[in-house]
Amino acid sequence: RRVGISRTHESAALHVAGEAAYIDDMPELAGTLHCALGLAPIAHGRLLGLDLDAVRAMPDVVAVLTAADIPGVNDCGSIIHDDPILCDGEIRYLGQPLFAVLARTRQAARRAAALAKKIASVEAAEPVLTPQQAHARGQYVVPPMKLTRETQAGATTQAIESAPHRLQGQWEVGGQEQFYLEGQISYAIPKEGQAMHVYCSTQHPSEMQHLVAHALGVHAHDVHVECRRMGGGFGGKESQSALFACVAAVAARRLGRPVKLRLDRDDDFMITGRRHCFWYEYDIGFDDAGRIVGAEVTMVSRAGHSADLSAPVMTRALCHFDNAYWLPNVRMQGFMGKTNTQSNTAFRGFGGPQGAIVMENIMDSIARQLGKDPLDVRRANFYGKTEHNVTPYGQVVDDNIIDELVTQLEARSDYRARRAEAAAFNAQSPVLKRGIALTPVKFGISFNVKHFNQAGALVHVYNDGSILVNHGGTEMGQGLNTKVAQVVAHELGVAFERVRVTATDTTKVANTSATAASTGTDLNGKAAQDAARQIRERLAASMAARHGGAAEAVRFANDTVQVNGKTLAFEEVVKEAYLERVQLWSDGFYATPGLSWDSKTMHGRPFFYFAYGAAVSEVLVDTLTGESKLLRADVLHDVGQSLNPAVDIGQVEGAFVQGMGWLTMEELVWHPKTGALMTHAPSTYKIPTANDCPPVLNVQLFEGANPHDTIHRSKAVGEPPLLLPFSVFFAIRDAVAACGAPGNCPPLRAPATAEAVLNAIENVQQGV
Ligand code: MTE
Ligand code: LUZ
Ligand code: MOS
Repeated sequence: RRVGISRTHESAALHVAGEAAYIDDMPELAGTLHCALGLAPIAHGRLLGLDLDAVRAMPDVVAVLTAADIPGVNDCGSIIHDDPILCDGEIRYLGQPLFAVLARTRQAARRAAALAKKIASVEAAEPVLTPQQAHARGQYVVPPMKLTRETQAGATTQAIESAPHRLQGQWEVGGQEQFYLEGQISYAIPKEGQAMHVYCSTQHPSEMQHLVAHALGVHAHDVHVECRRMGGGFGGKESQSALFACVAAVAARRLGRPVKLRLDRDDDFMITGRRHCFWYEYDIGFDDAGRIVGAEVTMVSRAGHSADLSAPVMTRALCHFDNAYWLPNVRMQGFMGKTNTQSNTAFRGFGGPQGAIVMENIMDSIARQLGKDPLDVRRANFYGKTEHNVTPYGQVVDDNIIDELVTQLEARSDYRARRAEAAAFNAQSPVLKRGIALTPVKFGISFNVKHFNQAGALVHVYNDGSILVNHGGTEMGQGLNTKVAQVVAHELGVAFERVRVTATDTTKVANTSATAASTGTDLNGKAAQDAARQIRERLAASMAARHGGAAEAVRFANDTVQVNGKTLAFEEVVKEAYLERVQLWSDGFYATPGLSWDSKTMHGRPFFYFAYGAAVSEVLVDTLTGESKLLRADVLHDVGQSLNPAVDIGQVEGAFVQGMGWLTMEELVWHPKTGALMTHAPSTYKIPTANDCPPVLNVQLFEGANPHDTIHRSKAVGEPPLLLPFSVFFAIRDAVAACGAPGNCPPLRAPATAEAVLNAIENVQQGV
């Protein structure tokens, strides 16, 4: 078996030796120019003019380009074309690229670009910065969404009004910067005729190809986009690598020279968007057991200045409000507020975390209101197996394992005993308070845009027996190439070392989807398996013809081929087949079956299956400073039958710490008057470090295969575990609640920074 075993990441040795090549490590071609962008100094208004002569006069500057220099269309929008590459007159946010400087060195380009503040004459208008402000003005990037499921029209309102208990509230969670270690970068090399070759750090080479073609006014076949690996993407390079690819390509075309555009970290923060912050309003009716009988929720996100992926993000948020719970009557609305800020985009979870966490806040609040253990309230609301199993969007939850999974984790983590211990500790500890929480996860797997759920692959077997694989997915550290190589090695029964996966390349596999929605392995693994299977079948037929026996009886294992009682080395078989003129390479294709989605009614089967998980976290809060510390976390996460447990556990651990950062320390602040992002570097924006990892982090994979026919019955793992550290947030809320009277419901916002925690403690102590 080549699958189901822990293998180190295909590039692990290169990573640790510093030899894995990223785009900025490539030797630069002679004549390469460096690009830097001049950024808008105000958040909203008009660009009246640019004194570019002053920029051109700077040392080593070769050229300065503006929107007028774009030969094709000035747009790099992902789904809706509302995203100018360079400012077209309307200033939309502070940090918007106005012009591009090309210079002999990167330093010179940056110095000249920094003149933007001085040389731009602008007319300022009032910026709209928060989702609430945009909502109040009815200002959205796309029309609002509605998702309703009720036993009969009006049943939700009725159920809420006649329920034994009611909970009404408003709440908010912050955004989050992807903080990939390798910043956005593109290196464009003009080729003969109209052709352009772009090396781009991107999760979506095909979209880069199309947007570059669009900007250059050429065809897709003229543009070649390549990405060997990214130093992290986390959603931030799904659509937003486009602006830099387009600018680099336009400059390369204009000047006839290679152009590299690598962003400084601060510029990356100022130009690109991130996870959407959300503001919510809810009205919930529930019974004495804490079971929800009716739920109404309004979600308002900060979309930023353009649509980007805000619509599918909101769709996923609305489709994850239920999380693991059955809602008999529910009415949801989603508004994507248009603001004068960076355009928000994909970030691990893609709206799912924002949709589900408000439900967890509701569960926690219901429990506090009823004086019950929050786990009991959660369990009372879990989806059933044969009844109470239809989601608000009409998909039947047909693979529900949440109850077994939570039961196992509850026992394994000693949840009940530790809750009692925490309560005893808190009773005698006035300053330090402990808190503990268990939260579940259910996450839908598939792109919520049906046609994205397809993939292609190309497998070459060379006549020395070595194998080269190319597929539509991109490697961003998540181990996709390792898993795909395992799948191909398994299919052909050869050693893992025979298989090499090369850079993602638009000239090899066409019309690929973004490596996103956690579907990289599901889609590309199946496509590569399809290609490898075809080669195996051809080899089997050819060997049976030469050596006798049935083709179906030929076995591929342990780097050998067994045919008609003989055992031949794989290399020998390949050589024989080549001499027999057998095609030793193949393409492969896969499309996820069974999906349907009506975006108007927001009903259908958007997901092939669900991934599940749960976590128990225990924290210690210092009530004098508001600081909190995660003491221990226990995780049980479902990846079906793991293709590579080591890689999967790594993904779970990474997502856990990343999600914890979002909910506890990463805070974005825009200046309320100027709209300048004040938290634009690690000096002002705090992400978790090794020190923030809990001393005890027990991650276990749930045992059980995916009942749906995925690649070797595995499940996607990239995003779902980002929701596990909800348990950290609610453990903090639990500790804060211990500062006040029984039954209090701490008004704790996310992220639960020290400031937010202190604020909430003050409130519960005053009995608010
Ligand atoms: N892991 C690493 N190391 N780096 C990343 O950038 N991105 C995450 C997740 N895990 C990411 C990561 C996101 S947002 C997604 S959608 C998935 O990986 C994408 O890859 P997959 O579909 O192959 O899991
Ligand atoms: N849908 C989704 C999408 O569920 N996840 C994604 O990453 C995505 N990206 C683009 C469009 N729809
Ligand atoms: Mo991940 S947010 O789907 O790139």
